[in-house]
Amino acid sequence: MNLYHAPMAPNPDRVRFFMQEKGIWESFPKTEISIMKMEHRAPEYRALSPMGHVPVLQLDDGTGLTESRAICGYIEAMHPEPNLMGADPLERAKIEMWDRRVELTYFMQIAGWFRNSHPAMAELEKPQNPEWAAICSERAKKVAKFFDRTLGETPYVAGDRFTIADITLHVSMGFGRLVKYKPWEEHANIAAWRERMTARPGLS
Ligand SMILES: N[C@@H](CCC(=O)N[C@@H](CS)C(=O)NCC(=O)O)C(=O)O
Repeated sequence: MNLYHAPMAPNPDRVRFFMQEKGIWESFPKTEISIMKMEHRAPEYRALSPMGHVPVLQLDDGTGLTESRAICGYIEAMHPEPNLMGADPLERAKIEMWDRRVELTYFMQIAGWFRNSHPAMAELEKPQNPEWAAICSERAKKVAKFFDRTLGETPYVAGDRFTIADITLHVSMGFGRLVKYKPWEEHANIAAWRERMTARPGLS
């Protein structure tokens, strides 16, 4: 197996943090891909990842597995402990529900904001649309309020224990640094949760 990843990029970081929490990151075979050098657009890389995305988990038979959550699901099956995706059908469904809420309602807005406003993204996002960036920024701020309320009710995103949904939110909040958005500065529950996240060795 080999993991193709890109340092500092949010989707690869979801998988990195997941593997760090499992204690398997250091020893896992991996190859770095430079997005800025467009290595993810090379034909040989696209043979593994047809959409030219990072990360990819290449299996021993050559199969290229993309989508961070799918990769994490495969790793969870191979390395069940500590459990991060749910121990029974209901818990699995609840954790997936929260993880997808984070990804689809918050992460995607930060991505739209960043990709349509940051000069470093001009080559990757053609055409950049500043109006769309402004809409995404407003939506992200609204969704941050929702997660602040959520984290006022439960200590972790999906309930009373640390799961993949916390990893996805932690990555999304970190991603916001690129558009200088730090919701923990204005939302007390997010701030308290973030302190617990940054204290975890697996999330650095
Ligand atoms: N839904 C995919 C998204 C993967 C993705 O968009 N990765 C970004 C890096 S965070 C990428 O490869 N960007 C390259 C590009 O947009 O050209 C996942 O969950 O892995």
